[in-house]
Amino acid sequence: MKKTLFITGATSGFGAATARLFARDGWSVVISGRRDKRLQALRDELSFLVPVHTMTLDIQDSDAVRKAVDALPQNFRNIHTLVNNAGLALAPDAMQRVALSDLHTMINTNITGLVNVTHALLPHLIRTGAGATIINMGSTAGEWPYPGSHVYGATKAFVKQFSYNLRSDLQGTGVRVTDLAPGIAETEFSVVRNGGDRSAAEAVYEGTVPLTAWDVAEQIAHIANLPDHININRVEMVPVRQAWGPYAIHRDATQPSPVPTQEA
Ligand code: NDP
Ligand code: 8X3
Repeated sequence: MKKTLFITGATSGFGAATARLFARDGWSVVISGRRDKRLQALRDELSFLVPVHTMTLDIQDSDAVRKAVDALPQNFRNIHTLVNNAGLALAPDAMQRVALSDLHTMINTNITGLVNVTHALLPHLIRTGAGATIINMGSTAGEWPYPGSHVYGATKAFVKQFSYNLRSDLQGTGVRVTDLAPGIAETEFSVVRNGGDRSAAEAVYEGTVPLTAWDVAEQIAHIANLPDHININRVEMVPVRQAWGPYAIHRDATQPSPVPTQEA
């Protein structure tokens, strides 16, 4: 029987690549995002291969998510894999200099939106049972701090812990949960993060070899197609050219730090 993929954030980047890869492999696909034109174009492209259902919605809106899931056509209800991929970073500057509204948007999308979609789809996944898979899109930013990551990285730390906790709740149902945490990958992510400034976005990838959306899609397909008895808890995947830096040490000769006093 054909399996069904439900993926959020299918209008670009990882989501669009994953929808294409799964469709090529014969899966029915439910694709969602806010930009309807892009969704319809992807549907037109893929519906020659497999059944495609589109859901134009903002995952921050729990009522819209619930209604769209309730209205899933019968032949798309047998969901095998949910990929909670939709998400974004904004405000790439120090926390003290960014707009509060951008921070709320990241929380409302990357945390609340992901919870909205998961809660609405859990009954379907539990009904599917053995082999059903939830892949939550985390990030290296959820594990490793860096300047300007503030709320974004914290939302991805939520994704990691939520994935682990959900696994505990789903014990015995056969439903698998993975936190997939990529490092730097070239998509529209940096255009969004830099408020539409394409040259700032290009500078992020200049002179290096980032992951591609296809690399991430292949990892998603690998996890979803594993035998039913295997659960991958977390995958952190980075380009070879990305590794950790040392602790940052603040040095300022004009303002020496006070020498700690020794307590007797
Ligand atoms: P893109 O910007 O290319 O894609 C983001 C997708 O999320 C779009 O399809 C967008 O669709 C959708 N989206 C954003 N906000 C909402 C919303 N409120 N409701 C519904 N859909 C929404 O970025 P990526 O493909 O790179 O990012 C996908 C995921 O991977 C994100 O969660 C991101 O945090 C994560 N990630 C990205 C990395 C990278 O370096 N690129 C690395 C690690 C993780 P639309 O605008 O049409 O709604
Ligand atoms: C996106 C990867 O390095 O911009 O989650 O935080 S990074």
